[in-house]
Amino acid sequence: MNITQSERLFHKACNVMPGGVNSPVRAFQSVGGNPLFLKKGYGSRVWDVDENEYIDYVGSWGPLIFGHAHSQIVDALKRQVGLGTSYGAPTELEIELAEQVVSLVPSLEVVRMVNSGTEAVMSAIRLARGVTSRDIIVKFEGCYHGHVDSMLVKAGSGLASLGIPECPGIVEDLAKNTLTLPFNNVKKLRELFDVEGDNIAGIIVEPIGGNMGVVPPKSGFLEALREVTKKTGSILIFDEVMTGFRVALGGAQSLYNISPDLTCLGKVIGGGLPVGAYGGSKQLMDNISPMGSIYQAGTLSGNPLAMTAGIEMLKLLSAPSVYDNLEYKSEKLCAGYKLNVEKLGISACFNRVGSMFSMFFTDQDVVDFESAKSSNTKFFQSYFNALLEEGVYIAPSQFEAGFMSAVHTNEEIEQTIDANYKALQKAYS
Ligand code: KE4
Repeated sequence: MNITQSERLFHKACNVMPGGVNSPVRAFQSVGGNPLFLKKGYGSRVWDVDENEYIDYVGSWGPLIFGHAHSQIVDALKRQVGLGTSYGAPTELEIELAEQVVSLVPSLEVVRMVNSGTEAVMSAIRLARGVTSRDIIVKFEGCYHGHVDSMLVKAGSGLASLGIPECPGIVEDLAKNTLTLPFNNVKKLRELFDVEGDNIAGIIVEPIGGNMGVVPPKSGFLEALREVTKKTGSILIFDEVMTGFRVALGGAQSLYNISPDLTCLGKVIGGGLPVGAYGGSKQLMDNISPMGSIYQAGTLSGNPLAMTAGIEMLKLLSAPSVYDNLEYKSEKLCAGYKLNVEKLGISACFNRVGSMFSMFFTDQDVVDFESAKSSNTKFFQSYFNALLEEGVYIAPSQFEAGFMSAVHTNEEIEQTIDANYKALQKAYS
């Protein structure tokens, strides 16, 4: 039987890379089969190495809010690449992007560029521990903050009990300093802070959950985080790697009007190139080397190519009505999906904030990781593969977010709604 080019390449890749991929979720393990090897993206579409074309709602896991190979970004990169890709020295481009970020994200006065969301989170956690001289960090079930050792920790048995390593290689002595709470649960938050508040260096949270599928904060949840951290002198860290510039120009913090002490950014800020960032008040950030004693560094941090892509991306996003347009298209898509599941009698829960959305195959409201896990992941697998056959490419996991871009057309959204109906019907048959 003929094998596809993707299959051929996957076998080759498995000889030289762990699982044949450079990031686990790309391996399609939650949906079976072999991953598609892509070779081109343009606008809202991607092409695999077998010349199959797909309407893309992964958008490289969020960065490509203006689609693939946008001419304004590509042209700027072409100009810059001829001047060199990295100097390891300060450039005006870094100032330009930093000034854009600081002017757009309400709580930021000073920002440090790094190369990934993971690096941003790792640095923010070190800063929170350093300035408070406390060890405990609080996170929430279902939230993902990159592969930082302190974040690859799962909840211990009791509420305030020690964190347990999520995988081998995480030192128990480190894991015990990460406490995990249920997302959206103010009661358990307050119980923990009543007991441990004065020992807690900080809370890190995705202000809108995006890594258990999309789970918005319940009214009062983010406010409670802000209240208990202010009261105990803990640092509130918003991990806006996914929500930053995605749900609003000022991120989730501008949408919910909460001012965190530190913000982590990534994805969109790099316009598709490797950029992460973390920032906060000048007073807090001046603790970071070389200004302060808390060390953090990076060879390619703020490199000219990545800065160029980020600068152009934020210029594109700053144009009028970009977010209204994203809201309209995302609402149109999800409304179409809802009609389809109703017509077919399929139970589904829809969560959406702006242009990030999820359809959970469950009859429950999804408000945290427990309720997200009630989803029928076997059905999702069938749906995912049937949708691929209809020419629509979504994240290969029920517990990821879907992303609309500014360049998806109304016709493509209609096409996607039709494909969704056919894929649901096939998975249900
Ligand atoms: P990176 O190190 O992958 O740039 O960022 C880590 C990270 C931090 N915080 C949040 C809220 C994130 O969503 C991420 C990364 N998100 C995943 C998708 N769920 C990236 C895809 C992947 O791991 O390959």
